[in-house]
Amino acid sequence: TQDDEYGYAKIIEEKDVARSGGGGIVADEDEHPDPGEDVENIIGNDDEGGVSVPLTYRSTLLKKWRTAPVVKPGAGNHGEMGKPVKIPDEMQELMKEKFKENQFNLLASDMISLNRSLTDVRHENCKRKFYPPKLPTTSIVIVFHNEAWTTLLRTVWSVINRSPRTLLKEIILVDDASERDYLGKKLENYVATLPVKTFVLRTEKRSGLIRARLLGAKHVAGEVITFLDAHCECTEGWLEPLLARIVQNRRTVVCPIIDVISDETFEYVTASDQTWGGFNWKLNFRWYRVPQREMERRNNDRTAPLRTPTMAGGLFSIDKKYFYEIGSYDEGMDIWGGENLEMSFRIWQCGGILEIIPCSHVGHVFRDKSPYTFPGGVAKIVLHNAARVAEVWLDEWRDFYYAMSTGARKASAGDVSERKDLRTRLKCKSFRWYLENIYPESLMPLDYYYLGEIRNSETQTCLDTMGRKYGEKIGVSYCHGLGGNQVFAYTKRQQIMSDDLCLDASNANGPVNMVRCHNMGGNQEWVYDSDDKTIKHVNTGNCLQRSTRDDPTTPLLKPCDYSKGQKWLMQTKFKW
Ligand code: LR7
Ligand code: MN
Repeated sequence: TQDDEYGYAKIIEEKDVARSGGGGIVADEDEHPDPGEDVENIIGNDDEGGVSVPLTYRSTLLKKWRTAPVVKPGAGNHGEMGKPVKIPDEMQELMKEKFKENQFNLLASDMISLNRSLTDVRHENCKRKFYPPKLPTTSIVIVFHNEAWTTLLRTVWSVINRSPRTLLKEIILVDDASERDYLGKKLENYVATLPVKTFVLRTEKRSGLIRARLLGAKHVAGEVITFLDAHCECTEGWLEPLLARIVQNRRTVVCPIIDVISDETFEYVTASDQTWGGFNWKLNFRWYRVPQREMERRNNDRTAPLRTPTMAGGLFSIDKKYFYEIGSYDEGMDIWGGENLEMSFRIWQCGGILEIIPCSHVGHVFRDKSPYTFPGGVAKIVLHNAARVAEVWLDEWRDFYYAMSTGARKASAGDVSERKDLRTRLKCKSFRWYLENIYPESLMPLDYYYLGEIRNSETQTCLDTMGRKYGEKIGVSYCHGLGGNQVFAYTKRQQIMSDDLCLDASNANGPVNMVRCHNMGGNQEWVYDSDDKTIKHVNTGNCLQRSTRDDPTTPLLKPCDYSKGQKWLMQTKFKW
């Protein structure tokens, strides 16, 4: 069922090419680390000037699809073909100094041409696809606050150089109250000389990226809105597959594969086509490996659109009318964060489709910290936005979010009545529907018996992750009742889980470790008997037991004897 409301051709023709696999590139796959795995999520200020936000950067360990064609490096050709820039020793000090301005290597960026060349990173089969000759036009909306000149204009030039002119209506730059002179009149004069209509809008006061995007969207003359961050580089053929997909179904919101432009060297590094967007209990966006079932749905065609549970947020195209029909953005969100999950849940729950289009690649400078201020405090803002997402879209699963921290429970969501009305008006489906149908692999379990602390009857201490990581032992400590490291879900799949970690034992005598949940039972299966209060490990038949005096923070796995030290209570509520 394709609703071709543009009246354009709907069939994307394809030359007679083998649709499976993709030849030699498949071999690289298994070595890819899960990009979500080594990413820490921190909220808090940092004394080096940058602000730590929940990180969403991608691992730069990812391999390239194809090796770059050989170019002869000439003097001044820094970074051509997406190559890394090497800063000479005598400039290292200056480089470090300039890094602080934008939290990326500004010196390197300034050495690279605004028109730099990139390799064609697409999968071979993508180059053989044909798109309808008549596609809708798009306006590009780029919001920025204190962006560097070269990254901003390299974004603009990459759009101009790599988009068919007939499809490119205009480029709209939205300045969100920047404080840098060059972004004033100088920028306006510069964009007036560009070969594609480009203009600058300005928010009167700092309004954050969400409201800045709403301002940009209002001025869009094209049929499709394409949002980009202000430090991107579009690659060959990036635009057509996005627009063609919207023609097939205007309720499809499409994202390119977001490649990595190194914040250190500005090297262009291709990201995996096997990751999609998810989120954890803290409502941080995370990349995860695409599950087998989605690969099968796509007939293992790696160039076919990939349905993703969530999007990163910065780079996507959406039919302009549909953008407004579906509720644009939540104007109650400030500065940064949350809007990507809000829009993702809204699209899926309210009848849309969210996809990553693997034939479209756009690079983005991923950085470790935000370079700009968060007026009122980063935690306050990020938690406010997340609370709005939880309140409007998560139904009872919002408890998982609130369980994770006192800060989350204290933050105010403000008035969300308008967004709730929108949800009702659009007759959106429940979060249960989303978990069942769109994201069964979610870290938020579909069915669970209990969410809260797990207390030992004898010692009155509680299971505690102790903030430890994958593969480490589970602990016990004084029950503080504040959630966080002492919150566990006992799921219908008989897992005892905390966010992405599950209690796991591979040996009858312990230890009991926290291992990434695999949802396949095995060593992660536990039976809680609510009558005799035991937690029995299914594979070994042994029971979870209190810690002893020699090691008071480590619970044991021992033959079941129904003593008090093997009784655990799953019945208390958090203090909130
Ligand atoms: O107050 C602000 N006003 C702004 O105009 C704060 C930011 N901005 C601009 C900023 O200059 C930039 O152009 O907004 C854009 C995004 O801000 P970044 O680049 O500091 O954010 P990010 O790349 O870390 O953030 C990702 O998550 C954000 C959540 O609110 C947005 O959705 C970003 O668009 C998003 N970026 C991407 O999806 C690119 C891939 C990163 C990932 C994963
Ligand atoms: Mn960004």
